[in-house]
Amino acid sequence: MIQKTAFITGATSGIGKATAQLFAKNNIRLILCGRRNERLIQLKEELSKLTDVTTLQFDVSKKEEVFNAIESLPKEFQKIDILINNAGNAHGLNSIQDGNLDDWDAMIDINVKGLLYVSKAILPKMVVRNEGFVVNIGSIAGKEVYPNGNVYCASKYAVNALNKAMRIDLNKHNIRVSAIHPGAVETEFSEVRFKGDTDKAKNVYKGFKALQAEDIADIIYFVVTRPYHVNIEDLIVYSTSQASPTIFKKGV
Ligand code: NDP
Ligand code: 8X3
Repeated sequence: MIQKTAFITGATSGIGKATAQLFAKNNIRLILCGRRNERLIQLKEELSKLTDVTTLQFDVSKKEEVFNAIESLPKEFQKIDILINNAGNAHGLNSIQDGNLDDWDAMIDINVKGLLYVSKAILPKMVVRNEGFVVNIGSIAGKEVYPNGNVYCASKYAVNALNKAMRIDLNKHNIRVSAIHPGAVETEFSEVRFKGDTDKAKNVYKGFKALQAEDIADIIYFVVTRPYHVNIEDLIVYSTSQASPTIFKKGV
């Protein structure tokens, strides 16, 4: 079988990292991206035992960095078969009148514009080849608005819209486009949302079995390994204990 190459944003942690590890075990070549270079180096060292790996350190919200990094890819990594648009985070959880402007900028710049910049740098070559696969990591926050989720929800509603837009515009180019929308996944997500307050972050996942990054990686791998004529367009994934963004079965 011809080896595929996957480009994963946000590969230094959580869902992106677990996806990279699972792809490597399944012989998918990897372009691993993130801002924290020491983590990229460490992951490359680990996964190079299983597959070909290269890394790109850039901030998805900085358009020049995005285009320069992707243009700098070594020749053997320039044919990208699978793009996993995963980089993103929530910043803050305040009611709208108390929102922090820097948090708002970060969420719009990273979750929305970052996803667009990376896609713009990669899609034209998929179009020329008339093949390719994009998996956008949305969120249940992009399906339902919850209290204090405001701008994070808006950014993920945008991801949901862009997923549909990509699917429509790229349809004539034979490119598959999928979105996966997880509920609570126990990663560094809440640490970032609560700006390093680990007690507050841990509390989010207390009293129930949250989804793990590996659960979402499994689903991503399933989605990208269907026969080419099959496209799973949109998937919502909750842990058994979660029924909506705000309804959880906690305790025994
Ligand atoms: P993590 O915080 O564990 O991982 C986030 C990843 O995004 C890191 O690798 C981080 O890398 C990268 N990232 C963040 N900002 C930037 C940036 N400006 N430029 C480049 N990379 C960036 O969280 P998750 O794994 O949980 O999150 C992955 C995706 O899943 C996100 O889009 C998130 O919104 C979504 N999601 C998460 C859920 C959850 O409950 N955890 C539920 C639903 C969706 P680095 O810091 O090295 O740049
Ligand atoms: C992450 C899940 O519910 O914290 O997107 O928004 S939630």
